[in-house]
Amino acid sequence: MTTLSDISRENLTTYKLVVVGDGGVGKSAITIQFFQKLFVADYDPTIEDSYIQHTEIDGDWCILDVLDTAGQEEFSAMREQYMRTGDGFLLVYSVTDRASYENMKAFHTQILRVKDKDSYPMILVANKVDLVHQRKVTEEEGKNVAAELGPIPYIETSAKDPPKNIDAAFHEVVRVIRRQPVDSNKKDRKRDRCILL
Ligand SMILES: Nc1nc2c(ncn2[C@@H]2O[C@H](COP(=O)(O)OP(=O)(O)OP(=O)(O)O)[C@@H](O)[C@H]2O)c(=O)[nH]1
Ligand SMILES: [Mg+2]
Repeated sequence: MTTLSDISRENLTTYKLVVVGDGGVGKSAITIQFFQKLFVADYDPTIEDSYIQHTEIDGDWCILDVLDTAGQEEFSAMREQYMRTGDGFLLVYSVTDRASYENMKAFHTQILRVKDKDSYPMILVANKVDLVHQRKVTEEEGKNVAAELGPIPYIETSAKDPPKNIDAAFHEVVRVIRRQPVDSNKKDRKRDRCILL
Protein backbone atom coordinates (compact mmCIF):
# COMPACT_ATOMS: atom_id res chain seq x y z
CA MET A 1 0.00 0.00 0.00
CA THR A 2 1.39 3.38 -1.00
CA THR A 3 1.32 6.14 1.57
CA LEU A 4 1.23 9.90 1.17
CA SER A 5 4.93 10.08 2.03
CA ASP A 6 5.65 7.84 -0.97
CA ILE A 7 3.82 10.33 -3.13
CA SER A 8 5.91 13.21 -1.87
CA ARG A 9 9.02 11.19 -2.69
CA GLU A 10 7.59 10.59 -6.15
CA ASN A 11 8.31 6.95 -5.55
CA LEU A 12 5.46 5.86 -7.75
CA THR A 13 4.83 3.59 -10.69
CA THR A 14 3.86 5.45 -13.84
CA TYR A 15 1.35 3.78 -16.15
CA LYS A 16 1.28 5.01 -19.72
CA LEU A 17 -2.25 4.52 -21.02
CA VAL A 18 -3.31 5.11 -24.60
CA VAL A 19 -6.90 5.80 -25.67
CA VAL A 20 -7.59 4.55 -29.21
CA GLY A 21 -10.57 4.16 -31.51
CA ASP A 22 -12.27 5.81 -34.48
CA GLY A 23 -12.86 9.55 -34.80
CA GLY A 24 -15.80 10.95 -32.86
CA VAL A 25 -16.37 7.96 -30.54
CA GLY A 26 -15.63 10.05 -27.44
CA LYS A 27 -11.97 9.38 -26.60
CA SER A 28 -11.33 13.02 -25.71
CA ALA A 29 -14.66 13.35 -23.88
CA ILE A 30 -13.83 10.29 -21.74
CA THR A 31 -10.29 11.49 -21.04
CA ILE A 32 -11.36 15.04 -20.16
CA GLN A 33 -14.21 13.75 -17.99
CA PHE A 34 -11.66 11.61 -16.10
CA PHE A 35 -9.04 14.35 -15.66
CA GLN A 36 -11.13 17.50 -15.44
CA LYS A 37 -14.56 16.20 -14.37
CA LEU A 38 -16.41 17.98 -17.14
CA PHE A 39 -18.18 17.00 -20.36
CA VAL A 40 -17.01 18.58 -23.60
CA ALA A 41 -20.08 18.79 -25.83
CA ASP A 42 -18.30 20.18 -28.91
CA TYR A 43 -16.46 17.97 -31.33
CA ASP A 44 -12.92 19.19 -31.92
CA PRO A 45 -10.90 16.38 -33.58
CA THR A 46 -7.72 15.57 -31.68
CA ILE A 47 -4.24 15.36 -33.15
CA GLU A 48 -2.62 14.16 -29.92
CA ASP A 49 -3.02 15.30 -26.31
CA SER A 50 -1.52 13.98 -23.12
CA TYR A 51 -2.60 14.25 -19.51
CA ILE A 52 -0.83 13.27 -16.31
CA GLN A 53 -2.14 12.92 -12.77
CA HIS A 54 -1.54 11.17 -9.45
CA THR A 55 -4.35 8.70 -8.77
CA GLU A 56 -5.19 6.19 -6.07
CA ILE A 57 -6.32 2.85 -7.45
CA ASP A 58 -7.27 0.02 -5.08
CA GLY A 59 -5.38 1.70 -2.24
CA ASP A 60 -2.16 2.22 -4.17
CA TRP A 61 -1.10 5.59 -5.55
CA CYS A 62 0.34 5.77 -9.03
CA ILE A 63 0.92 8.23 -11.84
CA LEU A 64 -1.36 7.96 -14.85
CA ASP A 65 0.10 9.32 -18.04
CA VAL A 66 -2.68 9.19 -20.62
CA LEU A 67 -2.34 9.76 -24.34
CA ASP A 68 -5.54 10.81 -26.11
CA THR A 69 -5.01 9.94 -29.76
CA ALA A 70 -6.44 11.00 -33.12
CA GLY A 71 -9.17 8.77 -34.48
CA GLN A 72 -9.52 10.55 -37.79
CA GLU A 73 -8.14 8.50 -40.67
CA GLU A 74 -5.87 11.32 -41.87
CA PHE A 75 -3.74 10.89 -38.71
CA SER A 76 -3.55 7.08 -38.86
CA ALA A 77 0.15 7.15 -39.80
CA MET A 78 0.90 8.18 -36.18
CA ARG A 79 -0.68 5.03 -34.74
CA GLU A 80 2.30 2.69 -34.62
CA GLN A 81 4.41 5.31 -32.87
CA TYR A 82 1.96 5.85 -30.01
CA MET A 83 1.17 2.16 -29.75
CA ARG A 84 4.83 1.49 -29.01
CA THR A 85 4.69 3.76 -25.96
CA GLY A 86 1.62 2.32 -24.22
CA ASP A 87 1.60 0.07 -21.12
CA GLY A 88 -2.15 -0.40 -21.52
CA PHE A 89 -4.87 0.56 -23.99
CA LEU A 90 -8.49 1.62 -23.88
CA LEU A 91 -10.11 0.47 -27.14
CA VAL A 92 -13.06 2.82 -27.48
CA TYR A 93 -16.06 2.60 -29.80
CA SER A 94 -19.40 4.36 -29.76
CA VAL A 95 -22.55 2.27 -29.34
CA THR A 96 -24.16 4.67 -31.85
CA ASP A 97 -21.57 3.93 -34.55
CA ARG A 98 -21.43 0.36 -35.82
CA ALA A 99 -18.34 0.90 -37.96
CA SER A 100 -16.41 2.07 -34.88
CA TYR A 101 -17.35 -1.23 -33.17
CA GLU A 102 -16.29 -3.27 -36.19
CA ASN A 103 -12.92 -1.49 -36.27
CA MET A 104 -12.00 -2.60 -32.73
CA LYS A 105 -10.45 -5.84 -33.98
CA ALA A 106 -8.14 -3.94 -36.31
CA PHE A 107 -6.89 -1.73 -33.44
CA HIS A 108 -6.39 -4.83 -31.30
CA THR A 109 -4.46 -6.65 -34.04
CA GLN A 110 -2.27 -3.63 -34.75
CA ILE A 111 -1.36 -3.21 -31.06
CA LEU A 112 -0.36 -6.87 -30.75
CA ARG A 113 1.68 -6.64 -33.93
CA VAL A 114 3.50 -3.47 -32.79
CA LYS A 115 4.17 -5.01 -29.37
CA ASP A 116 5.03 -8.39 -30.89
CA LYS A 117 2.94 -10.15 -28.24
CA ASP A 118 0.07 -12.62 -28.16
CA SER A 119 -1.77 -10.55 -25.57
CA TYR A 120 -1.36 -7.12 -24.02
CA PRO A 121 -3.24 -5.12 -21.34
CA MET A 122 -6.36 -3.68 -22.99
CA ILE A 123 -10.00 -3.10 -22.23
CA LEU A 124 -12.95 -2.62 -24.56
CA VAL A 125 -14.94 0.55 -23.88
CA ALA A 126 -18.48 0.94 -25.28
CA ASN A 127 -19.10 4.69 -25.03
CA LYS A 128 -22.17 6.96 -25.42
CA VAL A 129 -24.54 4.51 -23.69
CA ASP A 130 -26.64 7.52 -22.61
CA LEU A 131 -27.83 7.78 -26.25
CA VAL A 132 -30.23 4.85 -25.84
CA HIS A 133 -32.43 5.73 -28.81
CA GLN A 134 -29.48 5.97 -31.20
CA ARG A 135 -27.87 2.77 -29.99
CA LYS A 136 -26.76 0.45 -32.83
CA VAL A 137 -24.53 -2.02 -30.95
CA THR A 138 -25.96 -4.12 -28.13
CA GLU A 139 -24.27 -5.00 -24.86
CA GLU A 140 -24.21 -8.64 -25.93
CA GLU A 141 -22.37 -7.78 -29.16
CA GLY A 142 -19.85 -5.76 -27.16
CA LYS A 143 -19.26 -8.61 -24.73
CA ASN A 144 -18.89 -11.07 -27.59
CA VAL A 145 -16.13 -9.11 -29.25
CA ALA A 146 -14.39 -8.56 -25.87
CA ALA A 147 -14.43 -12.33 -25.42
CA GLU A 148 -12.96 -12.84 -28.88
CA LEU A 149 -10.21 -10.31 -28.26
CA GLY A 150 -8.72 -12.14 -25.35
CA PRO A 151 -10.99 -12.16 -23.40
CA ILE A 152 -10.46 -8.56 -22.34
CA PRO A 153 -12.68 -6.63 -19.88
CA TYR A 154 -15.77 -4.94 -21.37
CA ILE A 155 -17.12 -1.74 -19.88
CA GLU A 156 -20.03 0.54 -20.88
CA THR A 157 -19.40 4.26 -20.41
CA SER A 158 -20.90 7.68 -20.87
CA ALA A 159 -18.75 10.79 -20.77
CA LYS A 160 -21.88 12.96 -20.62
CA ASP A 161 -23.04 14.19 -17.21
CA PRO A 162 -23.81 12.29 -15.09
CA PRO A 163 -20.75 10.29 -16.16
CA LYS A 164 -20.95 6.53 -16.17
CA ASN A 165 -17.99 4.22 -15.48
CA ILE A 166 -15.35 6.75 -16.53
CA ASP A 167 -13.11 6.27 -13.46
CA ALA A 168 -13.92 2.56 -13.59
CA ALA A 169 -12.56 2.26 -17.14
CA PHE A 170 -9.19 3.88 -16.34
CA HIS A 171 -8.89 1.94 -13.09
CA GLU A 172 -9.69 -1.34 -14.81
CA VAL A 173 -6.91 -1.02 -17.38
CA VAL A 174 -4.43 -0.30 -14.57
CA ARG A 175 -5.67 -3.44 -12.79
CA VAL A 176 -5.05 -5.46 -15.94
CA ILE A 177 -1.49 -4.09 -16.14
CA ARG A 178 -0.89 -4.82 -12.44
CA ARG A 179 -2.22 -8.36 -12.80
CA GLN A 180 0.29 -9.25 -15.50
CA PRO A 181 2.85 -11.75 -14.32
CA VAL A 182 6.20 -9.96 -13.94
CA ASP A 183 7.78 -12.25 -16.54
CA SER A 184 5.25 -11.44 -19.22
CA ASN A 185 6.24 -7.78 -19.02
CA LYS A 186 9.59 -8.68 -20.44
CA LYS A 187 9.01 -11.81 -22.42
CA ASP A 188 8.10 -11.41 -26.03
CA ARG A 189 6.93 -13.88 -28.59
CA LYS A 190 10.23 -14.02 -30.43
CA ARG A 191 12.02 -15.38 -27.37
CA ASP A 192 9.39 -18.08 -27.00
CA ARG A 193 10.04 -19.43 -30.44
CA CYS A 194 11.93 -22.69 -30.67
CA ILE A 195 14.97 -22.51 -32.89
CA LEU A 196 16.25 -25.77 -34.41
CA LEU A 197 19.97 -25.77 -35.08
N1 LIG B 1 -24.12 11.91 -25.65
C1 LIG B 1 -22.80 11.66 -25.59
N2 LIG B 1 -21.97 12.34 -26.41
C2 LIG B 1 -20.66 12.06 -26.31
C3 LIG B 1 -20.14 11.11 -25.42
N3 LIG B 1 -18.80 11.06 -25.58
C4 LIG B 1 -18.50 11.95 -26.53
N4 LIG B 1 -19.61 12.56 -26.98
C5 LIG B 1 -19.69 13.60 -28.03
O1 LIG B 1 -19.22 13.03 -29.25
C6 LIG B 1 -18.46 13.99 -30.00
C7 LIG B 1 -17.07 13.46 -30.28
O2 LIG B 1 -16.39 13.29 -29.04
P1 LIG B 1 -14.80 13.37 -28.93
O3 LIG B 1 -14.45 13.00 -27.54
O4 LIG B 1 -14.29 14.65 -29.44
O5 LIG B 1 -14.38 12.19 -29.94
P2 LIG B 1 -12.91 11.60 -30.19
O6 LIG B 1 -13.03 10.12 -30.14
O7 LIG B 1 -11.96 12.24 -29.29
O8 LIG B 1 -12.64 12.05 -31.72
P3 LIG B 1 -11.19 12.28 -32.42
O9 LIG B 1 -10.40 13.18 -31.56
O10 LIG B 1 -11.46 12.86 -33.77
O11 LIG B 1 -10.57 10.94 -32.59
C8 LIG B 1 -18.45 15.29 -29.16
O12 LIG B 1 -19.47 16.13 -29.61
C9 LIG B 1 -18.75 14.78 -27.75
O13 LIG B 1 -19.41 15.73 -26.94
C10 LIG B 1 -21.05 10.42 -24.57
O14 LIG B 1 -20.71 9.55 -23.76
N5 LIG B 1 -22.38 10.73 -24.71
MG1 LIG C 1 -10.41 13.43 -29.60
